[in-house]
Amino acid sequence: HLDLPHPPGRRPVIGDLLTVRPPRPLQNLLLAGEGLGPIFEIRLARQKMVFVQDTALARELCDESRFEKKLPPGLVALRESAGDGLFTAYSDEPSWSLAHDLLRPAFTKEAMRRYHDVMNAVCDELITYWDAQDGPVDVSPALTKMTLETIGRTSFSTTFDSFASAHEHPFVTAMVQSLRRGQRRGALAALPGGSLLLRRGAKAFEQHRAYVATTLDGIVRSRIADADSSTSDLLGLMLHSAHEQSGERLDPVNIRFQINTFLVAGHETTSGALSFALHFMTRDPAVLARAQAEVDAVLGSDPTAVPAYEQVAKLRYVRRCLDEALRLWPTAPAFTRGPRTSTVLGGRYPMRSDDWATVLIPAVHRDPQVWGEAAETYDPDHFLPARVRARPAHTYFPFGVGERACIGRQFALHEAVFVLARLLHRYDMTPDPDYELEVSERLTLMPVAFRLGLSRRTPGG
Ligand code: MNH
Repeated sequence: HLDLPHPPGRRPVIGDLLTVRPPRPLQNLLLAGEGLGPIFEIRLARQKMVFVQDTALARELCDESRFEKKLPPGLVALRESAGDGLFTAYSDEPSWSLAHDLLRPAFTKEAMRRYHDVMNAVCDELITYWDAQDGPVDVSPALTKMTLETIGRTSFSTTFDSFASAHEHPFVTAMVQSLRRGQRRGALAALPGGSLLLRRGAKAFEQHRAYVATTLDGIVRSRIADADSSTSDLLGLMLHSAHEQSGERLDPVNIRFQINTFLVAGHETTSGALSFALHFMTRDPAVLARAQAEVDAVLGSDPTAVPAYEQVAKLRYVRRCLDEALRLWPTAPAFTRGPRTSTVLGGRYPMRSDDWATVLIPAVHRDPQVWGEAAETYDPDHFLPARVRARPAHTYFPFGVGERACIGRQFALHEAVFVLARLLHRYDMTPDPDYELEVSERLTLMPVAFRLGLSRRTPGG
């Protein structure tokens, strides 16, 4: 057993809690890890956590013959609300492979083609919402409305009427608070006096939990009541499909966990990615001009033109702008792996089968060994095809790796590139020159108070 480096300032009993304090644990962790080398640990009371932050060790953890997804305490805690839904299922849980196989057809190319018009209609609502606003718009909350509507309508034929109110939909608040409660419970359980702190807020949690349960039941009930509803969208597959070989189906409890999982995983990450992309693009006039020139070349000068399904794949530069935003700020910033059987990581660090290490994606994405001098600079040309080919595998993984990688990757990319194109075609965008990027950590990473001035643009002009 090797002692791993840890940040300075470790205290008795609480360990490194002050180092990774809320509300920005991930960003504090990234700062604390600087200079600690490829692998380090922190301790929260008796809980030890190991983090990997360089490319070589991360690449090893991506080797699926030796390692598999493990759930760190923060993800185990989410199981209170997300159960054995795809994201929080244990790797050896039979419900994972069943759901993975049954739900895959909802994420094929053909499926994206079916969602395209819905994505367009939701984007229309975003544009109407923004057109009606005076002065700069607060970008992230509006994009979050849009992505919630998109996942709700494409996958569950459910609308949250998100644009009817300026506020976050109460379902989102309730869902996020329920999930966070689980995480808080996990964190506080390890601390002296923790259970006392937890008793506070128990009543509010119960209300949130009940609200979420009622909403999920409503989604399932209205689908079952609708005789000619879709059997091929995500909810249709959950309710009606059986496994080709085994004939097995998802059970009703698992279906509720899956709906919860997809509603969460399917929206905040994408709106964060779009927000970071718009932040970086609008700060660099040359990047913005190139992206708008590409959109104009594909869509022409008709201001009402919108990208057709096939045209989205042609927006190569816009896609690189998005890829680069997800390099600097991967909105789901970590994944955890542990060995299938005892092994030695990096030829130096022994790991037993119940050990695990969390890959800090933003740190690996900025590894100067791979990205050089410009590692911290936003430059979409990092994703020029020749440069991508020249880079080793597993140096860029905003959607995770292997069989537990993001099932919604194509969904997110299609939606994000499509929406970016429509917004770039329609608006001249003016950032606040004094804005300094501030990143919040809720379930995912998101810019805070990022505002843009928007005015109608003459495409191709
Ligand atoms: Mn998504 C898993 C990032 C959009 C549904 N997602 C993951 C993982 C990452 C990730 C990283 C792997 C985590 C791990 O190994 O523990 N996801 C993203 C990002 C975006 C995103 C950065 C947008 C940008 N995800 C989406 C969308 C959906 C979705 C959209 C659904 C429509 N993601 C999932 C699900 C999983 C997942 C479900 C769990 C998959 C599994 O374990 O089988």
